Formats: sequence, C-alpha cells, structure tokens
Amino acid sequence: MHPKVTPDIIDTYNDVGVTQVPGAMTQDWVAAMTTVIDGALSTLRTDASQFGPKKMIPDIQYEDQDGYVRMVNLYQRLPEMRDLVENSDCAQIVADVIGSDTMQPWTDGTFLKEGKDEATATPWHNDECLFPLRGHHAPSMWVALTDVDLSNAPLQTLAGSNKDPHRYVSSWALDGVEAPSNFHPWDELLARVHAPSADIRVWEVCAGDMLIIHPKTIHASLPRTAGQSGRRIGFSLRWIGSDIRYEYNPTSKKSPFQDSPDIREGEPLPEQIIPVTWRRNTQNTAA
Ligand SMILES: O=C(O)CCC(=O)C(=O)O
Repeated sequence: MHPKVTPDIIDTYNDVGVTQVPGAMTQDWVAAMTTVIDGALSTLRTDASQFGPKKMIPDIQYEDQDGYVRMVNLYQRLPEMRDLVENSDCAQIVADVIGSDTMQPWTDGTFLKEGKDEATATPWHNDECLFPLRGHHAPSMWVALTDVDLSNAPLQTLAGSNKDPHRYVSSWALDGVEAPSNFHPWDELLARVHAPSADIRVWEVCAGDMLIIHPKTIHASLPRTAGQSGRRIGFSLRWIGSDIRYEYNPTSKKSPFQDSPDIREGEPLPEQIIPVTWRRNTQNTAA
C-alpha cells in the first residue's frame, strides 16, 4: 500500500464517494504542472494549431469566459503533462484507494477560475453519465494546484451518490435517443442536490492535495468569491482500472473509442489504444 493511503482514506472513498489524500503531490510537481497548464492556456489563447496531431481521444475542448476556463483532453497531446503524471506515484495512490490492479489514464479536464463571478461555479453533474464504460474503477483524480478555501471555488459532493444503482441521462446527452432503462432523468439528479436534506460535503484543500472522486459521485464547485486577485486551478485526470469494461452508451454524443475495431463490448479497453501506465506487482504491493 502506498504510504500516503490510510484505511480511513479508503473507508471515506467507499462511504461517501470521494476522499482526500493530503499532500499527495509535491510542491515541485504542483509548480511544474502549473507551468505546463499555463503554457497550454497561452497556446489556446493565441494559436491552438501549435498542438500536435490528435490521437484516439477526441479533440481538445476549450471554454474561456467570465473567469471560468475549462480545458479538456490536454493529456494525450502534451508529453510534458504525461511525463509529470507517469513519473510520479499518483497512479498507485489512486489504484490503492479504489482497489485496482492496473491503471490506464484516458481523459482529463483542467478547471481554472479567476476573478469573482457566479459563472466560475462548475454545475452539478457526475462523470459517468456519458462514459462508454461499465464498472467502478473509473475515478477522477482531481489535484489542487492552488490552495482552495471556501472563497476559492471548492468542490462539493453529494455523499453516498457513489452507491446509486442507476445512471443519469446527462444534460449533454444526444437528443432523441432512447436511454437504457437504468438511466434516470437529469432533473432527478438536480432535485436530489437541492433537497433540504441533501448531505453535501464541501472540500477545502491545499495545493498538492488529491481528491479521488468515484465516477457516480454527484459533484459541482462553488463559485469563486474571493475578492482578491489570484486564481484556482484543479487538474482532473480520469483513470480506467481493472474492473472496467467497454459498454456502448447511446446517450453519449460520440464515444471516444467507437471508431476503433479493437474495442469490443464487454471487454477491457485494449492496451494498444489506452496504455497501462501502472500495474500492481509484488514489488509495489509491498511498498
Ligand atoms: O474543478 C472543478 O471546478 C470541477 C471538476 C469536475 O467537475 C471534474 O473533474 O469532473
């Protein structure tokens, strides 16, 4: 077991669907990742054609308005970002918390918030609704690259939503498709988080802390209300672990994998498409 992963950390993940690993990443790692992200943002703000060719993962998505910056799918395009992740022990930390034997990094989101505007809040959602995956080992590893106090857009989560037996039809789902019978309406998700009895947890963290979020866990962020200058950055990497199988999701606009003939319903995601970057063995089990 990784020394930063304690039984309490694992129990919290299983109970409420999110857990905090304090000081998971070093301050040097935080500084280096921030430099990579600032470089990507500057490229997107000036000349996005400088990014290299895209791979299996869909193209970069970029939103930048009212102090809310969201960049998706940088990881497969930025070797410096991949190096920072793959030369750290973050995969083992996540694997030990979720109980996975292999780890495949697949897609990512960077959430940068500046200024003070209601629009800096991230809306309520869960991550699995558009995933073409079945299983529990598809968490988000959200790393704080700045301190995140109550005024700096902390994440909030609905405790226990990780245990939902059903899924939701995302507000971004394809129009006019018939969702499978275990998908519930998005309004139901919103009603749950706004109910007076909702068990909402708010996660104030320090730069370098990691939150591991179960794919079913319903979450959002508060808006940035800090009057001072500065910003809040969260880097979120989605992992695929050993219990995950491909499952076509008809509500998803485009599965990142559906064009590949090597992807098969009910089977693990092939390593030649999404490489395994960490594998449990006797050496790291004993660490
Ligand atoms: O950092 C944020 O504001 C949102 C993060 C998030 O929703 C995610 O990683 O799924």
